[in-house]
Amino acid sequence: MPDQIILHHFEESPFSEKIRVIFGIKAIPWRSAVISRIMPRPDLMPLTGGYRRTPVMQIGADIYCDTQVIMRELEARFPTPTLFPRGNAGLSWALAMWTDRSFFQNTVNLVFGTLADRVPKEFIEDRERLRGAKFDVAAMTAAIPQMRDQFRAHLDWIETELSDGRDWLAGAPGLADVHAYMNVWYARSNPIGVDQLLAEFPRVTAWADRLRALGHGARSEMSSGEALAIARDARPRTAPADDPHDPNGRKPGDRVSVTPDDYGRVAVSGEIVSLSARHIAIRRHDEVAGEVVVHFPRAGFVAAPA
Ligand SMILES: N[C@@H](CCC(=O)N[C@@H](CS)C(=O)NCC(=O)O)C(=O)O
Repeated sequence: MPDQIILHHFEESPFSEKIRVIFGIKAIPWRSAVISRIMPRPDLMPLTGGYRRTPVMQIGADIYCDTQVIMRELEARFPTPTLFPRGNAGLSWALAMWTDRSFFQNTVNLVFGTLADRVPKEFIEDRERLRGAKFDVAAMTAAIPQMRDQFRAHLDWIETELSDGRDWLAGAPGLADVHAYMNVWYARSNPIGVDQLLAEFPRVTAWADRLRALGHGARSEMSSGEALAIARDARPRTAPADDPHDPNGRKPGDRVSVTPDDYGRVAVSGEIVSLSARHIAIRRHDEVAGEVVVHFPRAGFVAAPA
């Protein structure tokens, strides 16, 4: 069944939780391919061409890297209920630059600084390779007082938004909620005593409980080997599309490499199939997976001639 929505993810992954919550909001049936929390991921790399962040969504031989393009594809395929119940779509997308960067780094530091010597050595080594820098748990532990201050400041913004008694940030559960929820979920799902910080914010706590109650849609498991076989037996379905406004004159057929601009900076190379201000989709051929089209967002990614 080439149209199955397959999510390559792991349970503890906060970015994956965003997508799982969207499955819940939209009541989407999906296949869960659980991957290891650390590399190697031998069944996934043939699909992504080396992109190693989590989650990745697969629909047949189309591979979606990064939650931005995953969310767009889900909204396009399952428009009801919308992720933008009161409009404000541009602002909702832009919120990710708050939640996925400064708020996320703050929460990562708080989580790992508090877990400290409970963080496995293999995980630290893996995340050092991911970042190309030391994953310095001792420094994170030393920074906990500042991280608590920062985390509190972020929570205060959410509490402020909810202060008129609304249940959701934008009328009904939507993308703004999903973004803002990620780090609250992440902090709460680790034994780091975050309830003390949340005690000051009863509206955030009740709102996070409401989001949790939405569930994760209809999930059924699949191995990543099965997912790889589905890609191998499918053909990519992405239609070619030009972008007359591309500021660098890029066009379908050009060879490019696409690389995250923050961490996990592995370049994935291929031939452009379709592009816009929102996405770039490139065709690659893999010995195991066959022909795949890999989709990336533009914000936060560097596209360069390959
Ligand atoms: N911008 C990416 C960020 C994804 C991300 O950083 N995910 C974390 C896990 S929640 C990650 O990739 N960790 C390293 C790994 O899984 O290899 C997105 O929106 O999908």
